[in-house]
Amino acid sequence: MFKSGFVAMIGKPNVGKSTLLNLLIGEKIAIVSPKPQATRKSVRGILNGKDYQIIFIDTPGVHESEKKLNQVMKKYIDEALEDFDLAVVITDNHGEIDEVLAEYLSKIKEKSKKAILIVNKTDLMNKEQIEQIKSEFTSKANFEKIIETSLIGSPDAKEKILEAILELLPEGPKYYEDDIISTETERFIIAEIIREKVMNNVSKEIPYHIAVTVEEMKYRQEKELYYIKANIIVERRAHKMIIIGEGGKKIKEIGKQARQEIEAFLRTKVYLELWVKIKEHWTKKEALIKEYIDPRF
Ligand SMILES: Nc1nc2c(ncn2[C@@H]2O[C@H](COP(=O)(O)OP(=O)(O)OP(=O)(O)O)[C@@H](O)[C@H]2O)c(=O)[nH]1
Ligand SMILES: [Mg+2]
Repeated sequence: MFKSGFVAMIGKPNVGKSTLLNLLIGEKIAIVSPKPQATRKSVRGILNGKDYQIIFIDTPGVHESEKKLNQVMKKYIDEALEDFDLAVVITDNHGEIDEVLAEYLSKIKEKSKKAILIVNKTDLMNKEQIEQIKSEFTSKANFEKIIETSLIGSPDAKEKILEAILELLPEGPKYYEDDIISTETERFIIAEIIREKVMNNVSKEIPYHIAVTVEEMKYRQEKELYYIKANIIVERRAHKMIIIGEGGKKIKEIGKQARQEIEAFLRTKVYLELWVKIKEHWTKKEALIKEYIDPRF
């Protein structure tokens, strides 16, 4: 019997959804950050086995907020929960269920879909906390399976989670060719790598006000490298100055980290040119959100 299906990964910001996606796929396709709200749009990863194909949908973690960007991020979760076969709900040591998550848990229930609960970051918790979180979740939803683990600390995390998913996955067809691990474009993943490096190199607030666009991407045969030109979009001059840093030090470091990771991703040498552009209040303007995040929304 061939099993397949779409697995929606749901959870509050920063719980480890993208960490789990990368772990399951075995390649980094989604960005990961110690700062919450790293993921802005859904990222799909495809895992092929001898008798299965799983399409994972990593979704953004959202807070309750009226901000426009947050509303767009919510649309991705709605979309993921529109049509799916199995839900993987993830929590970390901050286990309270807020209004937004409660809404998604009831949606899973409404659709009568099966769900797995992953209590992640057990390395940061004692037994009592783990039990407390489990009872919080089981009081609000039905879970076929509950897995306590540390995605970055337990060597058997991947195997345990995959086994649970496969057991609950329905019989189904192969949706994608075997050699595809993600439906995201190279340009998107490259822009995300750059955004991750900015996010992890600047302080608190700025990451939520930036976007990255890849303007040019050309293979230069004579130099045997990819020339990539990207813009880091910020809302204010002050943010631009911080990202550039004293004497350009910060942007140089961001560029170096991003280039190394893009080289590993493309498996070729890369020349990366970064520009910081100011677009005032872009996170509040629908047309600009469409341009930088997704034209569909
Ligand atoms: N201590 C600890 N940290 C972890 C564990 N798993 C993931 N993390 C860290 O938690 C942070 C958030 O991980 P992400 O995978 O980006 O979380 P996310 O749920 O995708 O977050 P959003 O995209 O913001 O919704 C990162 O710094 C991870 O390295 C774990 O088992 N233990
Ligand atoms: Mg994420």
